[in-house]
Amino acid sequence: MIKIGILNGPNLNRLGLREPETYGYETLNDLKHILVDESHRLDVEIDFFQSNHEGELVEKIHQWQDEGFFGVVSNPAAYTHTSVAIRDAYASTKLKVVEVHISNVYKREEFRHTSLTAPVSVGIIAGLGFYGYIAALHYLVQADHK
Ligand code: CA2
Repeated sequence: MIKIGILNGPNLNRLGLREPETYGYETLNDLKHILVDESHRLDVEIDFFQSNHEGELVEKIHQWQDEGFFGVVSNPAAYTHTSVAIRDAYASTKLKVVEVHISNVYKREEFRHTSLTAPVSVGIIAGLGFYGYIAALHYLVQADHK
């Protein structure tokens, strides 16, 4: 069975508690349940991980590579726009990365328009809410069969 990591960066543990106009009313735990259900339908193993710490995100990426994961649905949150370390971590692996943003970052502040991690990703989905994670998971499962 293929293994896919789901990576969520800083403050995403606060989903549903504030800024519902940008991020919706659902919580990170709701997202986890949605993706676990979908993983059963798709017959794929997922590892759901959230951290507010850059180094922990880097170490999880290394761990997924070492454990033979195929790919990552990756929302590095604010680290998208700042983290050379997360970009280098992905570049040091063979993981297929699909970057997901809940909000449409291109409708927002200019500093959200730059992603340091996009160049090490296969593709990017932004603005589709939690559906973006489901679409990314589907993409990675079919990509494994190619
Ligand atoms: O749209 C996305 O998914 C983002 O990656 C979310 C990040 C933001 O820095 C990126 O530019 C776009 C922020 C996540 C913060 O989550 C919150 C959740 C509840 C209340 C406040 C922030």
